Amino acid sequence: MRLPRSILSIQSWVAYGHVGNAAAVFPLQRLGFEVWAIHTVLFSNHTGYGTWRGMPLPPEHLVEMVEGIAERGALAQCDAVLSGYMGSAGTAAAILSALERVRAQNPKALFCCDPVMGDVGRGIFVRPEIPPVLEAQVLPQADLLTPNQFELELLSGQPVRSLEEALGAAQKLRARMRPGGPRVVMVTSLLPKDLPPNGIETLALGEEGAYRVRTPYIPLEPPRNGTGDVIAALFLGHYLKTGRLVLSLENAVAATYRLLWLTHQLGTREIQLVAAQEEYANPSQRFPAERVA
Ligand code: PXL
Repeated sequence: MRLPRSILSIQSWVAYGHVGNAAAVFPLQRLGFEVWAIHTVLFSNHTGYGTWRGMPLPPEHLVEMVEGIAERGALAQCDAVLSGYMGSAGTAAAILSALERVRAQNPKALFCCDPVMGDVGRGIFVRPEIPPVLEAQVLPQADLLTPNQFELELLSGQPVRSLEEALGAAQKLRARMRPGGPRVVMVTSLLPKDLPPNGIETLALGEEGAYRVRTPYIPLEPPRNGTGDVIAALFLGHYLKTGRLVLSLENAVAATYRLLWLTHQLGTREIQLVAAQEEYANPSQRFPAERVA
């Protein structure tokens, strides 16, 4: 039996509910990965409730956690680094330094960046220093990038009103990702105005071409925090397992759809991350990808 692969995931932690590492770690473990979770904040709950308790951890803490893992001689076994919401420019710098240390030990390690900045309807919800740092420093290191429609517009600097515009903007981003890497982009939560509103699109592109998957739109109000963290983690996990863009897209989309379906059925404010566990490896419903370019 082959040793499990390992993913270094640097994200928020919440005690109650599921965002950040509290959303990404379990699905990845359920897919068979070892997850080395470094927490950027320790909060009682996600910020969608309006109030929370706890604290951000200083960037030096992140650096120290990586140092400790390096002292175990483990960084050469790290297959990927996963990042999400960044509280400050200091967090971004610490993530980039962790990535540099991992790549020095394993040049094949992939970096999956979820460029969390905001959402359609909500606007930007990160500190103003974050978008320029993501664009100038993080994007050029990324192998996998998972923006939503809003983040795609922000990073590409162009409006995304149609599937075609989404494709053009995502292709533009590909060109700015790490040279020599697979340069894979998955765009989530696409609601292009040129398509009927009863469905939601996910688009993925890489060397293999561009593909879209359409699933029914599940009317969850407010949109459930942590959903983007889960789909990014699943996409990375399936990509590491298979190396195949289309399969990774289909698996990540199907599992996330089932997770939201279950959440809607049970009517909870938090995503049903644990109850949906069977869906991560073997989704009970599938949606075929269609080639678009
Ligand atoms: O899902 C991104 C995220 C990350 N970290 C914290 C959050 C959220 C979303 O609500 O509150 C602390």
